[in-house]
Amino acid sequence: MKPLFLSIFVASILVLFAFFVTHGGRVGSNVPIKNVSIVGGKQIIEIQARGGYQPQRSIAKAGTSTTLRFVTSGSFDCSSAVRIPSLQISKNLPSSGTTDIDIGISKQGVLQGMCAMGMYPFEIDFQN
Ligand SMILES: [Cu+2]
Repeated sequence: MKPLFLSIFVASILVLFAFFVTHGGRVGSNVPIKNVSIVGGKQIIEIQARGGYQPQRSIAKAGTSTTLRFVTSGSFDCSSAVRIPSLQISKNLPSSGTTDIDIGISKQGVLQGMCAMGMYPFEIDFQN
């Protein structure tokens, strides 16, 4: 292998690696993620919290007993402090783990949430 080709190859790998590290592996974040499931009549909405919330917008069912499941994994930024003002929810998540927040029967409309400082938003659109 020619040295120039080799160094370009190594540089590309490093750039890709840096991209994955800085984006937390969230490549292709515009692709809708299936994060809503119904287990035993209960709706579970799973949201990853790390450097923001993923997916940032979820579509779920209104009128259903609902649990928000926040998943953290090495989350040391302020997305580990979740707020949902309209439900008076304010919760500190562990840096790694799963935290379920029961919100009762979901009301139709868009539920807005954010980190403690308000810089990372997320929303859940509850539809009939
Ligand atoms: Cu914040």
